[in-house]
Amino acid sequence: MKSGSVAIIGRPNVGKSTLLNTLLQEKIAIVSDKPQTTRTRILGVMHRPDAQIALLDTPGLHEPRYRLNRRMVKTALDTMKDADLLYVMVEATSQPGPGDRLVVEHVRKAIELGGGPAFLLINKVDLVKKSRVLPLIESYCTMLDWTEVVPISAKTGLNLDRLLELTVKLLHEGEALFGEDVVTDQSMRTLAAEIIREQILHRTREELPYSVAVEIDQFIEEGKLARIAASVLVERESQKGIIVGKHGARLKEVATCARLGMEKLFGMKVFLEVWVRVRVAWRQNEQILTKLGY
Ligand SMILES: Nc1nc2c(ncn2[C@@H]2O[C@H](COP(=O)(O)OP(=O)(O)OP(=O)(O)O)[C@@H](O)[C@H]2O)c(=O)[nH]1
Ligand SMILES: [Mg+2]
Repeated sequence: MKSGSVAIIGRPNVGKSTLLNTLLQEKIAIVSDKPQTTRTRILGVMHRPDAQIALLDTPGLHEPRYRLNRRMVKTALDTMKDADLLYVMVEATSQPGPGDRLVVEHVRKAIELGGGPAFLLINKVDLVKKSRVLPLIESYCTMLDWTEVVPISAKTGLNLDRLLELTVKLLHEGEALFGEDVVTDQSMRTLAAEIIREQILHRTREELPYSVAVEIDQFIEEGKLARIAASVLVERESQKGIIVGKHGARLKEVATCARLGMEKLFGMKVFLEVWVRVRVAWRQNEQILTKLGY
């Protein structure tokens, strides 16, 4: 049996978490159209008859401005170092920009230091004409000697069979690293917090999505019922107002959708309470960042 780890890296918003979820056929990582959605490393284990693949979703690589972002970038770079193979993801919808070049430079450094081989994944090909993909491939191939280049759609699943075939071929024979029933390393608490954050990301814009974190204050399982209390942290009073909404409407909607998501994922009834709290400059506060698991 083949086994190994694959780090999924790239700039924010290229579709890394979508790929993780599609490959696992399970919603493990939250997804949004806002950059910097993923803040931690997320493990998803694929169990195949011929191989066990540990997929590692990572925060998007970018130039960090806050302590939170520095931690995110460090997490992605550390994950790269340990992986047997890198999936370096870019988008078919745009020409290589400064963000993509930054990613390629990180990959180059990782390979120089003995890091694993790198596949270039050109994602979102469902959005462009076929004729636009070839020049992109040529452009990225002048930057680095990729082991494989695979155009994919993480959303529709296009070409993922081919990607997995190439991946299994490259992994080494070895012992299974995880038990058959292990799918992820995300605890129910973490999943619950992320489901709430995802609902907020879908309903906010500009600076707000970056200024939100969710902390689980209470998680009690009573048979087939989970009693969950969560705090949404924001940085300013005005942000609190936006999340709560007129007569509490937005917060209510967030809580209802999050509860339904949790009930589906956990297969149990959920009683959810959500509060919004102001924590000035939490993104710069090492203690809070550690407590949040970032
Ligand atoms: N059309 C299309 N959209 C996609 C595809 N893959 C991802 N998306 C969309 O792109 C956006 C970003 O997807 P994510 O999976 O959150 O991207 P990410 O790389 O994990 O982003 P960060 O966590 O912020 O680094 C979402 O709106 C997805 O629905 C794809 O193959 N096709
Ligand atoms: Mg992500």
